[in-house]
Amino acid sequence: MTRGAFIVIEGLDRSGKSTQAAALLARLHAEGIPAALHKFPDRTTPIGQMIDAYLRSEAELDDRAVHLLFSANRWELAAQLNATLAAGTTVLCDRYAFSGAVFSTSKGLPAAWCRAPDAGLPAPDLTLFLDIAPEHARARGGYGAERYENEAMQARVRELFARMGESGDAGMWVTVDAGQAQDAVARDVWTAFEPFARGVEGKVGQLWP
Ligand code: 2DT
Ligand code: MG
Repeated sequence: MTRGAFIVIEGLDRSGKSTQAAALLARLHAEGIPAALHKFPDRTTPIGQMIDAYLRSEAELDDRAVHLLFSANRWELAAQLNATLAAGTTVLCDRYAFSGAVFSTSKGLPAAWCRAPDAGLPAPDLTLFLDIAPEHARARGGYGAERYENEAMQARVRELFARMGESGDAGMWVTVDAGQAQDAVARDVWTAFEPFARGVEGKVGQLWP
């Protein structure tokens, strides 16, 4: 049975993730491929609202507590995600467990501890890492005012994302040069996605491989 492909888009703030995710979704729809876009954190759920307050510095939370909320925010949507994939719809995710592991590890939490709560979640078939130098990202109009949106943290996160991709624990991981013009990034994203355009055979995998 053919199911939808599960595609994750990761990267630094201002790397163009949301723009590229929207462009890919539009292209999929134009090609008649059923597809849905999801964003983590999903700030609309009760758990997501706690995360949102934390990110906007309206609430203080222990580093481990907020890490577990980010993971819980994925778990609360995991069954729906699996059902969507099983129904033959391709799912694009703007951020996922890799952001979860990398951002918290960059705060000094042990890497193995950071990965544990996401173990068993649906594993993506492909992760597109939109790679951009933090200074280039900043030049795109500045970071916002949220927690983590500063160059020192972004530089650590970039390094940890790169290591995540090399570790093999992230499954199929394609690094896209997100410093290029928008059209060129979209072209590279499509090239990486194309093998999944007709769906995927077999079960959805589980984190961590
Ligand atoms: P956005 O700017 O994309 O809304 O992300 N983050 C995200 C974590 O620390 N852990 C996670 O599990 C996820 C999904 C990255 C808001 C910030 O939240 C961070 C940036
Ligand atoms: Mg942000």
